[in-house]
Amino acid sequence: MSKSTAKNLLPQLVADLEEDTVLELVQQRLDAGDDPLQIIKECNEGMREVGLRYEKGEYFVAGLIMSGEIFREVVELAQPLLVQRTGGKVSGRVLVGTVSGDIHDIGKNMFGMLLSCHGFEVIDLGVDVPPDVFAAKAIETEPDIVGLSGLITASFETMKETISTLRDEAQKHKLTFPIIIGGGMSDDQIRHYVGADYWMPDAMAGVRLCEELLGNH
Ligand code: B12
Repeated sequence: MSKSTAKNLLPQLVADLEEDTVLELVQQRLDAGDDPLQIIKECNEGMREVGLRYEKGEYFVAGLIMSGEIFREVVELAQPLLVQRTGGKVSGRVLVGTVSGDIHDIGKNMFGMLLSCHGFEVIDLGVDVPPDVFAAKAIETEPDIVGLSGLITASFETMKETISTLRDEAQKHKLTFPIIIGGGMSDDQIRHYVGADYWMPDAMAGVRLCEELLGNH
């Protein structure tokens, strides 16, 4: 199979939940020296299609779960190469988590993994993190940057609440840190609505922004 054919195939195979074939193809492409970030990006396209099929009623929650599992396995295959290609000195501390009411964590985990690969210390609070827990951890760990993830519409309200709590507590403790949001459906309008400093469309762009903000690039 030629490389270009393989490239067009991956989003389709992920969308069709062809687990074994996806993993086989990903491994082949990694062995052939393809960029692991490009491979992940193509799989992400497939995930978007899974979401659309779910909306249309063609897939059920089981389909979402299956796609999440496939994506997790793809990232697991790509991770050693990503770590090998990057690395570096610790350049800052980033507190990350998925906001209250939301249990999606694949994108947040990718952001955390890429940050670690680029020498950041990552404190990951997990999923469904209540605003007061976020704020308490920020006060305790004094991060340079806070990153919030959220994929469902309901997350926007909790993001807004979390950011407001974070800012109030930070002010009381004389701390400052920029807040970045990310996750599937967010955009700059949402950033404005929830009161974040930045929105980033993908995990790698988020890492580049963190580097820029800390003057490490
Ligand atoms: C897999 C999946 C699941 C899995 C999640 C598994 C897991 N461990 O995360 C499971 C099955 C648990 C799930 C559950 C649900 N899901 Co779901 N799910 C998806 C799906 C198909 C893919 C999400 C994903 O992982 N994508 C891949 C990752 C890599 O993308 P990403 O998260 O966007 O992250 C990228 C960037 O956004 C960025 N990023 C992410 N976070 C951050 C943070 C920062 C700071 C930065 C810089 C960057 C960044 O980095 C990543 C890589 O570049 C999406 C469809 C879609 N298009 O997103 C639906 C989707 C998000 N789910 C949806 C729904 C409805 C649900 C459920 C309500 C279904 C149900 N009836 O139970 C529940 C919600 C439960 C809850 N309370 O959270 C809807 C949301 C619609 C809406 N408007 O709210 C979607 C959009 C599907 C759809 N089109 O209808 N889901």
